[in-house]
Amino acid sequence: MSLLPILRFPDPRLKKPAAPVREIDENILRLARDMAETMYEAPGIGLAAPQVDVLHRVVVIDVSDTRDELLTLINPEIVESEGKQTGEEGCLSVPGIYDRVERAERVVVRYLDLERCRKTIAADGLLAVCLQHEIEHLDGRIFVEHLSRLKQARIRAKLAKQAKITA
Ligand code: K2U
Ligand code: ZN
Repeated sequence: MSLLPILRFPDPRLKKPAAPVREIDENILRLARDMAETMYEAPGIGLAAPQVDVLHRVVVIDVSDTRDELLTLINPEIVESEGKQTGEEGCLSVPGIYDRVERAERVVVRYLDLERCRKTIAADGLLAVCLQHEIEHLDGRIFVEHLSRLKQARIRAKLAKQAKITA
């Protein structure tokens, strides 16, 4: 298994939409394993393939406190959503930035698991937030796009300054 480099906002590659997985072959299985290892090491509770510069619709999530309930979703799609919730979010591609985002309270997501079985999950709370956050990544969107233009400009400036310091 390998740790994968995570792209950082405002890298333009994060804005590219990912393509559906046509065949769950060894490459996809390896990608999912490496994404999970990368997520746990970050640490994060979710990771989408575009964040590691791979334009396939693959997401890994683990919102458990014990960090041993890995969900791997191939071609996930939200088929139902209801209610509203607002909570603070962060993103492994936007390090050090946290802000409040409004999401659906409950979602129903259809996806394929690694055994190529069609699955449906109904989620609320943090899992619902994470599913929406990760599926947005698959569509080339990042949570900062929910914020004002002014906040996005300030985030770009802050991350550009950080990049200069660490260069
Ligand atoms: O996509 C990502 O960058 C992973 C996010 C997922 C996430 C963001 C906001 C709310 C829920 C999930 C990272 O896991 S952000 C880091 C983090 C770590 C622990 C708890 C919450 C957020
Ligand atoms: Zn993210």
